[in-house]
Amino acid sequence: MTAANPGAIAIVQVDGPQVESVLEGLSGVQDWPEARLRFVRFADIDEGCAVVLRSGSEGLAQLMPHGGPRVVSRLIDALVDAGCVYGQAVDARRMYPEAETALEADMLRAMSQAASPAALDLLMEQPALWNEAVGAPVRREPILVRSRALRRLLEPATVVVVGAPNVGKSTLTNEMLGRTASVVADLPGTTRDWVAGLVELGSPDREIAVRWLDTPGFRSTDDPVERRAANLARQVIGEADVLIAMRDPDSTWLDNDLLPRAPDLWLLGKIDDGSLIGQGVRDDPLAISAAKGHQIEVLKRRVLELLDLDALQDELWAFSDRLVALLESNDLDGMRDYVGAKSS
Ligand SMILES: Nc1nc2c(ncn2[C@@H]2O[C@H](COP(=O)(O)OP(=O)(O)OP(=O)(O)O)[C@@H](O)[C@H]2O)c(=O)[nH]1
Ligand SMILES: [Mg+2]
Repeated sequence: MTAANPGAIAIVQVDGPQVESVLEGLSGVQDWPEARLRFVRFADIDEGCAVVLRSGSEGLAQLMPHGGPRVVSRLIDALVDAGCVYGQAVDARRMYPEAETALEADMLRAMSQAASPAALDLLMEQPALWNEAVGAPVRREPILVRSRALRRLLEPATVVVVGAPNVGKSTLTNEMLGRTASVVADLPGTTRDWVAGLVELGSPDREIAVRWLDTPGFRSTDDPVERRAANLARQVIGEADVLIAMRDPDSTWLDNDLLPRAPDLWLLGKIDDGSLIGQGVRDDPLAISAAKGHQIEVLKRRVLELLDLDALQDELWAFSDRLVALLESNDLDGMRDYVGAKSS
C-alpha cells in the first residue's frame, strides 16, 4: 500500500485469520483490540504505529513503519518469516470492499498502480465493455495480443538509447526528461553509467509514461572504466522494449555485434537547421536536434507506435491476471461471474 516513491511513512497491510498473533510476535505486545492504534517496536527493525482494523477470520491489520525502502523490505521479510504470504496474492475484493464485482475490484487496484494517466480512462470503461462483451462469443486472440501492449500502461515500457560517444544521447535524454538528469559534455565518454527517468509521451489528455534510459557511449576501448560502462549498457539493452540507435553527422552507427539485439528506431542527431526529416530506418534515420527541439514530438510518436500505444480507444482490455487466465482457458461461466454479468 506504500506509495511508489520513498515516503515518510509506509503502510504495510496484513490480512488473514491471525493478524493479532502476527503483531504480537513482531512487537511483543499482547493485547490487540480492534481499532486501537498502538505505538510499538517492530522487532529490531523500526518503531511505528500498528492497528488491527478487523479481527476474526477475515482479519485486517496495518503497520506503519518509516517509509525507507530498506526498513519496509526488512519488515516484509520479518512478516514472511512469521508465516505471511507477500504480494499481489491478496484478493482485490478485500482491498476494495466497495467494488460490486471482482472485475471492478481489480480495476480499482490497477488504477491505484497504473504508471500512465492514460490507463485511468480506459480502465474505467472496462466494467461496461466486458459486461457487454460476455453476452456474445468473445474473439480471444486479438484481445490477448492487444492486452499485452496495453499492459505497458500499468508497468511502463523501457526505452533505451545507444550510440557511439558524443553523439548527443544525454542531451536527448535531458530534453525528454525536461531536466538535467544526465551529464552532458563535449567530451566523448561522458556518461559512465546508465541514467533513467520516467518520460511522459502521448497527448496532454492521454499521457503515457515510459522509462527512458540513457547509456554510456560504446566504442572499442582499452579504458577499464569505459569498458565497464559498456557492459552495463549491454545489460539494460536486454530489458529494452524499444531500442533506439543514435549517431550524429560525424559518426557511424555502432557495430551490430556490439549490441545484443537490433535497434527498432534509428536517429541522426544534431541536425539543428531542420534540413532533414528521415523515416527512422538505418539508411534513412529520423533527423532530430535535441538542442533545438526539432522532431522531438515525431520521435515521441514513433516510440508510441512501436509500443502499439499510439491509438488508444475504448476497447476491451484484459488488464488483470484473472481476466487473462479466464480468456486463455475460455472459461465463459467464470468470465460472466468475474464480470458480474446478469445471468439470463
Ligand atoms: N549542435 C548540437 N549539439 C548537440 C546536440 N545534442 C548534443 N550536442 C552536443 O554534443 C556534445 C555531446 O553531447 P552528449 O549529450 O553529452 O553526448 P552523449 O552521446 O551522451 O556522449 P557520451 O555520454 O560521451 O556517450 C555536447 O557538447 C552537446 O552539447 C544537438 O542537437 N545539436
Ligand atoms: Mg552521455
